[in-house]
Amino acid sequence: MKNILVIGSTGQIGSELTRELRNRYGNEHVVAGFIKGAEPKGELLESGPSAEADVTNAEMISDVVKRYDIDTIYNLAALLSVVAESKPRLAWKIGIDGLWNILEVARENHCAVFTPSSIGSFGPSTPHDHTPQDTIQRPTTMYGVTKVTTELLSDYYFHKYGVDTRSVRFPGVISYVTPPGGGTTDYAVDIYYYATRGEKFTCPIKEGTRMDMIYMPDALNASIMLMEADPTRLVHHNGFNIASLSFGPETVYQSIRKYKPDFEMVYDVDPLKQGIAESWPDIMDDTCARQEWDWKPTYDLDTMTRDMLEHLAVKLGKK
Ligand code: AKB
Repeated sequence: MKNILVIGSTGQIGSELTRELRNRYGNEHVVAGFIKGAEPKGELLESGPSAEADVTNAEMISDVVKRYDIDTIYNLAALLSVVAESKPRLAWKIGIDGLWNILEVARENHCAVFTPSSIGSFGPSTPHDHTPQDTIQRPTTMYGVTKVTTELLSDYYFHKYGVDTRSVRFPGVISYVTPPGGGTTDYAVDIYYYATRGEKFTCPIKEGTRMDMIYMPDALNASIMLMEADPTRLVHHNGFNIASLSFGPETVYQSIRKYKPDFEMVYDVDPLKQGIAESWPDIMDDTCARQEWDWKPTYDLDTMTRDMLEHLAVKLGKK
């Protein structure tokens, strides 16, 4: 990875991934790609190059790749699961037509490509407990349909054209920097904002509904470790299960109460989010990621909770 383009650099994962890549590879080697209306600001803008890079415009992506001599693309352009249900055509246009544009540019310019999949690529008929790496993938959401297609199209470009495509299946990503927008796992971020502000939290997901989650530093590390992995060790290329945390709302609530004993939570279940959550795994089996590229998370629930609450206290002026 000499010159890297991050597409979606102002989003939840993109904003922190761009900063981490700049720390590791040098500011001038990481281009923050953005779309109109979501331009980088502050440190993201000032610390390195940025360029408009809309995945729906193949020519624009090609120009940026040539201009900055890009050899690696992190493609983080996507709608999250709940939004994708209300805008299915747009979800397809960004997630799949956009991916096709990127893969073609990558083929022509010899770039490696990381395009994340998700726990959303699974569905109700998938085994939910220790979901295997290679198993049934029949999702019932448009988000899931785009994620399975992402894995298949990326694998196709690898086998057919030799494009070095790699990806993980992200759990719900938790961070205190840029909030997610429109996902099923968003409650696990929101709950920390409410706890920090000293407000009661109304949870849209039913007690006992477990989903895979991951803290941002581990998610970033996974994305970079996989792209740096020795290709001769990789049996799989796209859609690696990465497990880290797995919990339901009552468990994260109890973890927060260890630090904020007065924090209160009630339930008001959102049927759309609940239906999606129930169709996803309780916990994935990530043996292949551990064997093929040494994946290992570092945070457990309580160490994440402490870190989240400390940083949010500063961010929200509660310290
Ligand atoms: C969502 O909830 O849509 C995402 C995901 C798990 O892919 N956070």
